[in-house]
Amino acid sequence: MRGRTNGMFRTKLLAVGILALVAVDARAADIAVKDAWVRGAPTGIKVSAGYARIENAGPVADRLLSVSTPAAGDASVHESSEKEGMMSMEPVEALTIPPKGAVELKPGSYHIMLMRLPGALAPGGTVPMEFTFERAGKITVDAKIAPLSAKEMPR
Ligand SMILES: [Cu+2]
Repeated sequence: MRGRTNGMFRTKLLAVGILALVAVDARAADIAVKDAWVRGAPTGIKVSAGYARIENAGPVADRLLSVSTPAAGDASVHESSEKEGMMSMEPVEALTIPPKGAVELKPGSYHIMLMRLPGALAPGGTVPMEFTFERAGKITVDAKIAPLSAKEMPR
C-alpha cells in the first residue's frame, strides 16, 4: 500500500514536470500554443489534420504564417466551412490571433492540413509541430496523436 502511494506521488510529480516543460516550450513572447493534437492515421493513409488552441496574451495581434512537422510532407492552415450542406475547405494565407484573444483550431473549423504523411500516426504517441508566427517567431509543441474517430483532444 505504501509503495503504491509512493508510485502515484511520483507519477504526479512527473506529470507536473512534463506540463511545466510544455508550457515553457509553447510560450514565445505573448503567444501560447496549447492542447495540440493530430488525428491518428494508419499506414497507407496520406492525409490527416492537426488542431490546437492559440492564445495571445499581448496587446497586439499576431499572425500564424506556417506550420511544419516531421509527421507530414506538407502542412498548411485550412478553414473548413459548410456551403449549401457540403463541407469544403480552403487554405488560409495567415491566421490572425487577436490581441488578448485566442483562435481555436478544431474539427469543422480552422485546422492544420497534414498531407503526404511519410508513415502511420499511431494513437497514443506524440509528434512535434512547429508553428511560425509573424511576431512571436517559432514555437514548437508536442501534439498528441488521437484515434482516427476523435472529435476532440485526447485527455
Ligand atoms: Cu483541410
